[in-house]
Amino acid sequence: MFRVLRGFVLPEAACEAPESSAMYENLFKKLDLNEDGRVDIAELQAGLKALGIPLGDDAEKKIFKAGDTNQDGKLDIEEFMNYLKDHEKKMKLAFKSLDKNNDGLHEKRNY
Ligand SMILES: [Ca+2]
Ligand SMILES: [Ca+2]
Repeated sequence: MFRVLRGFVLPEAACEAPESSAMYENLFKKLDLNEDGRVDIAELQAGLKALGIPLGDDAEKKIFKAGDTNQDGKLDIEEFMNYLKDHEKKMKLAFKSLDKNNDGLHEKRNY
């Protein structure tokens, strides 16, 4: 499913950073609750909360202000990915803290 979506949306960008793009597409799909291909602010609020991403109270508004480049009140996947790429470091840190199975975060066990 990702292959279809990736080819449809941003083939060139996807080639540059396949891992990030797949992750963002996956996140976008999770946020797009009514599956209309766009994430509105209510979906973003609900989605970030459900994912437990620790952002401030006004984070959704800030994301929209910065990310909604055509100002139609919704983020399409292109806007969404552009935003995330601009804020990649910060977002990756948030995702990493969520990823309990991430091998990079494994702790030494003392038996
Ligand atoms: Ca939607
Ligand atoms: Ca938009």
